[in-house]
Amino acid sequence: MQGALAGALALPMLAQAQSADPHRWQLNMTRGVTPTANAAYDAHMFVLWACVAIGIIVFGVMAYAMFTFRKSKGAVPAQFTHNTTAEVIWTVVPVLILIALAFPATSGLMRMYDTSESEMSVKVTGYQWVWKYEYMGQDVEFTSRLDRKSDEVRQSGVDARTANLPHYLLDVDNPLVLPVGTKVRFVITADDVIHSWWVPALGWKQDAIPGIVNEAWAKIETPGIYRGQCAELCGKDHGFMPIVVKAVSKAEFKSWLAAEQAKRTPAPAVEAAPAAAPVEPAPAAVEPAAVSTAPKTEQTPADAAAAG
Ligand SMILES: [Cu+2]
Repeated sequence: MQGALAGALALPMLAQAQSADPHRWQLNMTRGVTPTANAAYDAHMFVLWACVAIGIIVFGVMAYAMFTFRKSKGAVPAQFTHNTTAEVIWTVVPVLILIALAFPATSGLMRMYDTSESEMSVKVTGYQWVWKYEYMGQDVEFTSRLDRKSDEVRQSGVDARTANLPHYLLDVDNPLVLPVGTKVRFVITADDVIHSWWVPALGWKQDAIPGIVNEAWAKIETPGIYRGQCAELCGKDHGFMPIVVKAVSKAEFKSWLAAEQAKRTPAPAVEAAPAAAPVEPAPAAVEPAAVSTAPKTEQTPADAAAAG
Protein backbone atom coordinates (compact mmCIF):
# COMPACT_ATOMS: atom_id res chain seq x y z
CA MET A 1 0.00 0.00 0.00
CA GLN A 2 2.76 2.34 1.05
CA GLY A 3 4.81 1.36 -1.97
CA ALA A 4 1.89 1.87 -4.31
CA LEU A 5 1.30 5.27 -2.76
CA ALA A 6 4.95 6.22 -3.16
CA GLY A 7 4.76 5.02 -6.75
CA ALA A 8 1.62 7.00 -7.43
CA LEU A 9 3.19 10.12 -5.94
CA ALA A 10 6.33 9.66 -8.01
CA LEU A 11 4.36 9.38 -11.24
CA PRO A 12 3.88 13.04 -12.13
CA MET A 13 7.61 13.60 -11.70
CA LEU A 14 8.59 10.52 -13.65
CA ALA A 15 6.04 11.03 -16.38
CA GLN A 16 8.30 13.86 -17.45
CA ALA A 17 11.24 11.51 -17.88
CA GLN A 18 9.76 9.73 -20.85
CA SER A 19 10.89 9.93 -24.44
CA ALA A 20 11.44 11.46 -26.85
CA ASP A 21 13.03 12.48 -23.89
CA PRO A 22 11.44 15.58 -22.42
CA HIS A 23 13.36 17.16 -19.58
CA ARG A 24 12.21 18.28 -16.21
CA TRP A 25 10.28 21.59 -16.34
CA GLN A 26 9.97 21.38 -20.06
CA LEU A 27 6.88 23.37 -20.97
CA ASN A 28 6.39 22.86 -24.67
CA MET A 29 5.50 19.80 -26.71
CA THR A 30 8.47 17.90 -28.16
CA ARG A 31 9.10 17.01 -31.75
CA GLY A 32 8.30 13.38 -32.46
CA VAL A 33 10.04 10.74 -34.55
CA THR A 34 7.37 10.20 -37.20
CA PRO A 35 6.09 12.49 -39.99
CA THR A 36 2.64 12.68 -38.37
CA ALA A 37 4.13 13.52 -34.98
CA ASN A 38 6.09 16.33 -36.59
CA ALA A 39 2.98 17.52 -38.45
CA ALA A 40 1.21 17.68 -35.07
CA TYR A 41 4.13 19.60 -33.61
CA ASP A 42 4.15 22.05 -36.54
CA ALA A 43 0.39 22.59 -36.29
CA HIS A 44 0.76 23.14 -32.55
CA MET A 45 3.53 25.72 -33.03
CA PHE A 46 1.60 27.49 -35.81
CA VAL A 47 -1.46 27.83 -33.57
CA LEU A 48 0.70 28.89 -30.62
CA TRP A 49 2.39 31.69 -32.58
CA ALA A 50 -0.93 32.76 -34.14
CA CYS A 51 -2.35 33.08 -30.62
CA VAL A 52 0.72 35.00 -29.46
CA ALA A 53 0.38 37.44 -32.39
CA ILE A 54 -3.36 37.93 -31.80
CA GLY A 55 -2.72 38.44 -28.08
CA ILE A 56 -0.03 41.07 -28.73
CA ILE A 57 -2.23 42.94 -31.25
CA VAL A 58 -5.40 42.90 -29.12
CA PHE A 59 -3.76 43.76 -25.80
CA GLY A 60 -1.43 46.27 -27.52
CA VAL A 61 -4.34 48.19 -29.06
CA MET A 62 -6.25 48.00 -25.78
CA ALA A 63 -3.29 49.31 -23.74
CA TYR A 64 -2.64 52.10 -26.27
CA ALA A 65 -6.30 53.19 -26.19
CA MET A 66 -6.45 53.11 -22.40
CA PHE A 67 -3.29 55.19 -22.07
CA THR A 68 -3.85 57.70 -24.89
CA PHE A 69 -7.55 58.34 -24.44
CA ARG A 70 -7.67 58.54 -20.67
CA LYS A 71 -10.11 60.72 -18.73
CA SER A 72 -7.38 62.87 -17.18
CA LYS A 73 -6.38 63.96 -20.69
CA GLY A 74 -9.95 65.05 -21.33
CA ALA A 75 -11.07 62.12 -23.48
CA VAL A 76 -14.84 61.86 -24.03
CA PRO A 77 -16.54 58.46 -24.63
CA ALA A 78 -17.62 57.85 -28.22
CA GLN A 79 -21.34 58.14 -28.86
CA PHE A 80 -22.24 55.40 -31.31
CA THR A 81 -24.34 52.27 -31.03
CA HIS A 82 -23.81 50.60 -34.38
CA ASN A 83 -21.06 50.32 -36.99
CA THR A 84 -21.64 47.86 -39.80
CA THR A 85 -18.07 48.06 -41.14
CA ALA A 86 -16.58 47.25 -37.71
CA GLU A 87 -18.98 44.33 -37.24
CA VAL A 88 -18.14 42.86 -40.64
CA ILE A 89 -14.43 43.16 -39.90
CA TRP A 90 -14.60 41.53 -36.46
CA THR A 91 -16.66 38.67 -37.87
CA VAL A 92 -14.79 38.01 -41.10
CA VAL A 93 -11.25 38.26 -39.70
CA PRO A 94 -11.73 35.64 -36.94
CA VAL A 95 -13.45 33.31 -39.43
CA LEU A 96 -10.46 33.58 -41.77
CA ILE A 97 -8.09 32.96 -38.85
CA LEU A 98 -10.08 29.87 -37.80
CA ILE A 99 -9.99 28.49 -41.35
CA ALA A 100 -6.23 29.07 -41.47
CA LEU A 101 -5.81 27.22 -38.15
CA ALA A 102 -8.16 24.38 -39.10
CA PHE A 103 -6.33 23.61 -42.33
CA PRO A 104 -3.08 22.12 -40.92
CA ALA A 105 -4.98 20.41 -38.09
CA THR A 106 -7.50 18.74 -40.40
CA SER A 107 -5.01 17.69 -43.05
CA GLY A 108 -2.77 16.25 -40.31
CA LEU A 109 -5.66 14.29 -38.79
CA MET A 110 -6.66 12.91 -42.18
CA ARG A 111 -3.11 11.66 -42.71
CA MET A 112 -3.07 10.14 -39.23
CA TYR A 113 -6.18 8.07 -39.96
CA ASP A 114 -4.94 6.80 -43.32
CA THR A 115 -3.53 3.35 -42.56
CA SER A 116 -3.47 2.28 -46.23
CA GLU A 117 -0.25 0.96 -47.80
CA SER A 118 1.14 -0.17 -44.46
CA GLU A 119 4.01 -2.64 -44.69
CA MET A 120 3.32 -4.58 -41.51
CA SER A 121 0.70 -4.79 -38.77
CA VAL A 122 1.01 -5.12 -35.03
CA LYS A 123 -1.94 -5.98 -32.86
CA VAL A 124 -1.85 -4.35 -29.45
CA THR A 125 -4.11 -5.71 -26.71
CA GLY A 126 -4.42 -4.07 -23.33
CA TYR A 127 -4.92 -6.14 -20.20
CA GLN A 128 -4.90 -5.25 -16.54
CA TRP A 129 -1.94 -4.54 -16.44
CA VAL A 130 0.18 -5.71 -19.33
CA TRP A 131 0.30 -5.13 -23.07
CA LYS A 132 0.27 -7.95 -25.56
CA TYR A 133 1.89 -7.47 -28.96
CA GLU A 134 1.22 -9.68 -31.97
CA TYR A 135 3.18 -9.26 -35.18
CA MET A 136 0.37 -10.23 -37.50
CA GLY A 137 1.16 -12.96 -39.99
CA GLN A 138 4.62 -13.43 -38.47
CA ASP A 139 3.81 -15.89 -35.69
CA VAL A 140 5.44 -13.69 -33.12
CA GLU A 141 3.58 -12.53 -30.04
CA PHE A 142 4.52 -11.72 -26.49
CA THR A 143 3.42 -9.76 -23.47
CA SER A 144 5.18 -6.69 -22.21
CA ARG A 145 5.00 -5.72 -18.56
CA LEU A 146 6.69 -3.48 -16.03
CA ASP A 147 10.28 -4.58 -15.46
CA ARG A 148 10.88 -6.55 -12.27
CA LYS A 149 13.33 -4.03 -10.77
CA SER A 150 10.83 -1.17 -10.90
CA ASP A 151 8.21 -3.48 -9.50
CA GLU A 152 10.44 -4.51 -6.59
CA VAL A 153 11.25 -0.90 -5.76
CA ARG A 154 7.63 0.21 -5.91
CA GLN A 155 6.54 -2.61 -3.62
CA SER A 156 9.45 -2.20 -1.19
CA GLY A 157 8.21 1.15 0.09
CA VAL A 158 11.61 2.86 -0.27
CA ASP A 159 11.88 6.30 -1.87
CA ALA A 160 12.15 5.63 -5.59
CA ARG A 161 14.69 8.45 -5.98
CA THR A 162 17.21 6.54 -3.90
CA ALA A 163 16.82 3.40 -5.99
CA ASN A 164 18.97 4.73 -8.82
CA LEU A 165 16.72 3.44 -11.58
CA PRO A 166 16.93 5.93 -14.46
CA HIS A 167 13.76 4.60 -16.03
CA TYR A 168 11.83 3.76 -12.90
CA LEU A 169 8.32 2.60 -13.85
CA LEU A 170 9.12 3.24 -17.52
CA ASP A 171 10.98 0.04 -18.41
CA VAL A 172 9.43 -3.21 -19.55
CA ASP A 173 10.60 -6.80 -19.82
CA ASN A 174 9.87 -7.15 -23.56
CA PRO A 175 9.90 -3.93 -25.61
CA LEU A 176 7.97 -3.64 -28.85
CA VAL A 177 10.67 -3.86 -31.53
CA LEU A 178 9.88 -2.04 -34.79
CA PRO A 179 11.85 -1.28 -37.95
CA VAL A 180 12.56 2.33 -38.93
CA GLY A 181 11.42 3.68 -42.30
CA THR A 182 8.48 1.26 -42.38
CA LYS A 183 4.80 2.14 -42.26
CA VAL A 184 3.55 0.05 -39.33
CA ARG A 185 -0.18 -0.29 -38.86
CA PHE A 186 -1.41 -0.82 -35.33
CA VAL A 187 -4.70 -2.46 -34.51
CA ILE A 188 -5.51 -1.73 -30.92
CA THR A 189 -8.01 -3.37 -28.61
CA ALA A 190 -8.39 -4.56 -25.02
CA ASP A 191 -9.53 -7.69 -23.30
CA ASP A 192 -10.94 -6.45 -20.02
CA VAL A 193 -11.41 -2.70 -19.49
CA ILE A 194 -10.54 0.40 -21.50
CA HIS A 195 -6.83 1.21 -21.82
CA SER A 196 -5.05 3.66 -24.10
CA TRP A 197 -1.79 3.05 -25.94
CA TRP A 198 0.32 6.18 -25.89
CA VAL A 199 3.90 6.82 -26.97
CA PRO A 200 4.33 10.61 -27.24
CA ALA A 201 7.21 10.36 -29.74
CA LEU A 202 4.86 8.67 -32.23
CA GLY A 203 2.50 11.63 -32.03
CA TRP A 204 -0.75 9.86 -31.19
CA LYS A 205 -2.68 8.11 -28.49
CA GLN A 206 -5.26 5.45 -29.26
CA ASP A 207 -7.93 4.00 -27.00
CA ALA A 208 -7.86 0.23 -26.48
CA ILE A 209 -11.49 -0.75 -26.00
CA PRO A 210 -12.83 -4.29 -25.45
CA GLY A 211 -14.90 -5.38 -28.45
CA ILE A 212 -13.67 -2.56 -30.67
CA VAL A 213 -10.60 -2.50 -32.89
CA ASN A 214 -9.02 0.92 -33.33
CA GLU A 215 -6.36 1.70 -35.89
CA ALA A 216 -3.30 3.89 -36.01
CA TRP A 217 0.01 3.90 -37.81
CA ALA A 218 3.58 5.06 -37.39
CA LYS A 219 6.56 5.38 -39.66
CA ILE A 220 9.46 5.91 -37.30
CA GLU A 221 12.33 7.88 -38.83
CA THR A 222 15.01 7.61 -36.16
CA PRO A 223 16.25 4.49 -34.37
CA GLY A 224 15.95 4.74 -30.61
CA ILE A 225 14.00 3.84 -27.52
CA TYR A 226 10.69 5.58 -27.13
CA ARG A 227 8.69 5.35 -23.95
CA GLY A 228 5.05 5.75 -23.17
CA GLN A 229 2.35 4.69 -20.80
CA CYS A 230 -1.23 3.59 -20.59
CA ALA A 231 -3.23 6.78 -20.86
CA GLU A 232 -6.66 5.65 -19.71
CA LEU A 233 -7.33 4.99 -16.04
CA CYS A 234 -7.82 1.23 -16.07
CA GLY A 235 -7.58 0.09 -12.47
CA LYS A 236 -5.27 0.11 -9.47
CA ASP A 237 -2.11 -0.66 -11.44
CA HIS A 238 -2.83 1.74 -14.29
CA GLY A 239 0.33 3.64 -13.44
CA PHE A 240 2.40 0.49 -13.77
CA MET A 241 1.90 -0.60 -17.37
CA PRO A 242 4.51 1.34 -19.31
CA ILE A 243 5.26 1.01 -23.01
CA VAL A 244 8.69 0.80 -24.59
CA VAL A 245 9.19 0.93 -28.36
CA LYS A 246 12.62 -0.01 -29.63
CA ALA A 247 13.10 1.25 -33.19
CA VAL A 248 15.91 -0.50 -35.04
CA SER A 249 17.21 -0.64 -38.61
CA LYS A 250 15.34 -2.83 -41.09
CA ALA A 251 18.17 -5.40 -41.15
CA GLU A 252 18.34 -5.54 -37.38
CA PHE A 253 14.57 -5.97 -37.21
CA LYS A 254 14.68 -8.81 -39.72
CA SER A 255 17.21 -10.75 -37.69
CA TRP A 256 15.36 -10.00 -34.44
CA LEU A 257 12.12 -11.26 -35.97
CA ALA A 258 13.81 -14.41 -37.23
CA ALA A 259 15.28 -15.06 -33.79
CA GLU A 260 11.88 -14.54 -32.17
CA GLN A 261 10.23 -16.86 -34.67
CA ALA A 262 12.87 -19.49 -33.95
CA LYS A 263 12.37 -19.02 -30.22
CA ARG A 264 8.62 -19.23 -30.37
CA THR A 265 8.05 -21.77 -33.12
CA PRO A 266 8.09 -25.13 -31.36
CA ALA A 267 10.19 -26.82 -34.08
CA PRO A 268 13.61 -25.16 -33.97
CA ALA A 269 13.22 -23.83 -30.44
CA VAL A 270 14.90 -26.85 -28.83
CA GLU A 271 17.89 -27.09 -31.16
CA ALA A 272 18.40 -23.66 -32.62
CA ALA A 273 18.52 -21.48 -29.54
CA PRO A 274 19.42 -23.45 -26.45
CA ALA A 275 20.87 -20.41 -24.69
CA ALA A 276 17.78 -18.25 -25.03
CA ALA A 277 14.99 -20.05 -23.22
CA PRO A 278 11.52 -19.36 -24.60
CA VAL A 279 9.45 -17.03 -22.46
CA GLU A 280 6.42 -19.21 -22.83
CA PRO A 281 6.82 -23.00 -22.80
CA ALA A 282 6.37 -24.54 -26.23
CA PRO A 283 3.33 -26.78 -26.69
CA ALA A 284 4.46 -30.28 -25.74
CA ALA A 285 2.39 -32.11 -28.37
CA VAL A 286 4.32 -30.66 -31.28
CA GLU A 287 7.79 -31.22 -29.87
CA PRO A 288 8.70 -34.84 -30.74
CA ALA A 289 8.04 -34.54 -34.46
CA ALA A 290 9.64 -31.13 -34.50
CA VAL A 291 12.88 -32.30 -32.86
CA SER A 292 13.43 -34.98 -35.46
CA THR A 293 13.24 -32.47 -38.32
CA ALA A 294 15.27 -29.81 -36.59
CA PRO A 295 18.81 -31.18 -37.20
CA LYS A 296 18.21 -31.35 -40.95
CA THR A 297 17.21 -27.72 -41.23
CA GLU A 298 20.06 -26.83 -38.89
CA GLN A 299 22.72 -28.61 -40.93
CA THR A 300 21.83 -27.23 -44.30
CA PRO A 301 23.09 -23.67 -43.76
CA ALA A 302 26.07 -24.91 -41.73
CA ASP A 303 27.11 -27.35 -44.45
CA ALA A 304 26.66 -24.73 -47.08
CA ALA A 305 28.86 -22.37 -45.10
CA ALA A 306 31.53 -25.05 -44.64
CA ALA A 307 31.47 -25.92 -48.32
CA GLY A 308 31.67 -22.25 -49.31
CU1 LIG B 1 -4.34 2.18 -17.74
